[in-house]
Amino acid sequence: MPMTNREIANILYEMAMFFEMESVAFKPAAYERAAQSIESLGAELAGSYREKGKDAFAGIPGVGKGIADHLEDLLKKGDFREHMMLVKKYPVAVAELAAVEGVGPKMIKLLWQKLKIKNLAGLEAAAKAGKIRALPGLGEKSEQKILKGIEFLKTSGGRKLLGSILPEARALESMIRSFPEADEVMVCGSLRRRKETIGDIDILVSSSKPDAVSKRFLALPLIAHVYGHGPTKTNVRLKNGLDADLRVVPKKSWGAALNYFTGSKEHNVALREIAIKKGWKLNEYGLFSGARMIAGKTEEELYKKLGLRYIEPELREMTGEIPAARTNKLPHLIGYGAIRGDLQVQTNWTDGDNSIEEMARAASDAGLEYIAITDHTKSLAMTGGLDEKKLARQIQEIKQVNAKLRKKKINCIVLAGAEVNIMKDGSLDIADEMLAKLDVVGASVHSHFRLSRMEQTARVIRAMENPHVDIIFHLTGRRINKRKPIDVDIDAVIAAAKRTRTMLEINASPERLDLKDEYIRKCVAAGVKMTIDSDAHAAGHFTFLEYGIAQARRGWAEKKNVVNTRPLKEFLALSKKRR
Ligand code: DGT
Ligand code: CA
Ligand code: CA
Ligand code: ZN
Repeated sequence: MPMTNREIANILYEMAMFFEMESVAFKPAAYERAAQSIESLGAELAGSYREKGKDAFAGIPGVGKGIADHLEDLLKKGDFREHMMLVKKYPVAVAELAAVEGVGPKMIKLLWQKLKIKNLAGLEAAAKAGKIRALPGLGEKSEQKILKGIEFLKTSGGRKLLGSILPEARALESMIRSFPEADEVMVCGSLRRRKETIGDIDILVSSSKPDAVSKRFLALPLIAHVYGHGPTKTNVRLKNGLDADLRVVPKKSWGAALNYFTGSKEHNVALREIAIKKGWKLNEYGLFSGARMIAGKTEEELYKKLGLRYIEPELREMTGEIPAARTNKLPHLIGYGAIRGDLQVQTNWTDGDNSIEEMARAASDAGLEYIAITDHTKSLAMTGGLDEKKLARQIQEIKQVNAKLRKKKINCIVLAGAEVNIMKDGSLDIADEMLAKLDVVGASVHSHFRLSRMEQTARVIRAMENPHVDIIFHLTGRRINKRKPIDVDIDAVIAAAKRTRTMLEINASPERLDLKDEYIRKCVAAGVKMTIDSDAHAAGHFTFLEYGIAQARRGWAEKKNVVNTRPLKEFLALSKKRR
């Protein structure tokens, strides 16, 4: 069975960690870059390799001759020599351990060599027994931090990021769609509601031959383990470590089943109560008056019969959608194709993979009309952040790139911007005179994550008061399952955004999704403008925008709340210095 892009990327990430454990220079970054490129590829590498052989690897950013050889071995034999040797040397669950905040490759090596720690359970036991503090360079504080990190991982409950699961669920969906006995096929559950993290994949199929569908499903090569199966219900574990539930229903129940398995559970319960009040019964087979089915072939029909407007899946969380549907007050949600520009894009001037021109071409291919180049600034030294001089040079290059794109009739305009660092006291690390020359200024917190709520709030508000700051990028700095958000008084920040006319970003990067849905809804209510940005660090990352839009929809946002749904001219008219 050929490996999936996900599996290949995981091995390359593991190699990057191994090389860091071995203190090899450059290779960690190289392998990480290759892994990132492969996980954001549109097509499965196994398929293109079958067609084109090694040519399939040409042009994948970060894949040179050495890694290309490894890719071939992975696809042909499932592994490669260098990887096997390192696995033998470090028989350790590297990714599992590295998921703990504060645990990096060097520490993993130390933990293995000194304490023979192989996995999370081993780490937790050692930390609880006070063995970590005895290691060279570590102390009681690091031990406490590790325990906290493990606790944090546990409370996230092994839920996976929407952005890592949705592509796989879609692949699964299209495999099932190809079964001759499958009629309609849809991914339901939290995935259809586009929740930011996913517990398991729920797939619904309508068919008059449920047995045949279940049988074909069980024969799919990506299934690792079968928990149980009957004619209409199948529960499995996939090879990627995720559980999937398959349900097969008759065509006439499609809408009712779709509604039931989309959830949320709380939303379902409320619908059922409405049915009961009307003297009816609602379940996954339909809406019934006595024994007679009165609705359930489509979801639309079901909501209508219950006296409600159709409720989009992203809203089905029991946060007021039902009364709004009854009184025709549901928002007209921003559409998945509504974004025209992307205001946070990194390039190889700092920690991105691609040049300004490459990013512009990729953006144009993704249907975007404009992008702002927002490389990190100087106080973020590890990314090679730009100082005033380099920013000035970048403005010149952007002019040249725009001229070239125009000549080649590529319709994507590149704006000059920056992701300026907010310092501990709320000042910025780039001089105002320079900021004045940029088209778009985003400011963000990348350090001092643990200030008190009062200090953190004052810090962010001070940055918003700078007349050049148009947008606050990824306000809370959280990384889902990895890093907690900074502690800010969200209502105070939103009020200040309104007063200073600063926009707040919905960062679409799968592990950020920052603002979260609840905060987006507060912005909508307060009339604070938002942007949805990919935070792209590679040409393939514009696909992230979809997750940002999903998050915006979960936050009840309409097109008018999101500024980069507008054509460039209108957007620019909203930037602070032009008003
Ligand atoms: P997850 O998997 O934790 O991300 O969240 P969901 O929402 O996908 O939950 P899951 O997989 O347990 O169930 C899928 C849907 O099936 C859920 O959204 C609603 C429906 N469902 C499951 N159990 C119940 C239940 O006990 N009562 C009702 N009314 N609906 C249920
Ligand atoms: Ca689920
Ligand atoms: Ca489920
Ligand atoms: Zn950032």
